[in-house]
Amino acid sequence: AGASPASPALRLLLIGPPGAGKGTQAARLSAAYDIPAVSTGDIFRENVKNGTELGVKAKTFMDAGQYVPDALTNDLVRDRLQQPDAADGFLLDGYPRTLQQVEELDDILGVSGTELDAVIVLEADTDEVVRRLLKRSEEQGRSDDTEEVIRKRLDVYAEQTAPLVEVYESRGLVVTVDGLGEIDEVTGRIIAALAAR
Ligand code: B4P
Repeated sequence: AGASPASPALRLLLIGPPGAGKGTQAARLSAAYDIPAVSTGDIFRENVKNGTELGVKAKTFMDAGQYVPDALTNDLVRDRLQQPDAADGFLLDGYPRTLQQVEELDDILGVSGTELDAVIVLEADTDEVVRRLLKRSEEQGRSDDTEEVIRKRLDVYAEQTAPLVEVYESRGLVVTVDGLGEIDEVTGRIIAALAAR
């Protein structure tokens, strides 16, 4: 044990439309605050790559731009948050995405007696996110980054995930950050907004 007291555990959520920069910012915030970033999208992609049973099931939904069913997603997050490294804070990237997942997360955190510190809502307009994701599709060829699937993902976000912002607003947790501009600039904005809470 070190001589100085550990910094308080930070428990953060990162919400935003596809292409807003969630994965990009999650990696930076994880380093800045020394907390694990847990991305359900990354976990699903890893499972797809390894051909696991979960991956085989998830791929059908992801390739269609739809959400993987809550039943598959919730168990995965519950298990991940029970790992020792999540005891001193975490950043959840891309979870929860449905109202049912909000309830599930409440239950997961309730069991361990912990609470969220803030919900970062990363904003970016449709033109910009489509532009970014099409660029990524050229660079990385992710199977859900075709124009048709991107449009579908944006619709699903508006329908199923945007309503979560109000839920967390009513709890006084939302920190809204403009996701446009240089990546470093956006990281700086998030850190400043969290410090100003
Ligand atoms: P995710 O992996 O979360 O995919 P995403 O929403 O597209 O965000 P991502 O993090 O990849 O992109 P980012 O904005 O960082 O989910 C993929 C799929 O998994 C979902 O559609 C769903 O099927 C499934 N899934 C995941 N979680 C689920 C859940 N909880 N429930 C059910 N299903 C779930 O970045 C996009 C691009 O923009 C990158 O190329 C990046 O380099 C670029 N970029 C970032 N910041 C930029 C900036 N400031 N300027 C210019 N470009 C920037």
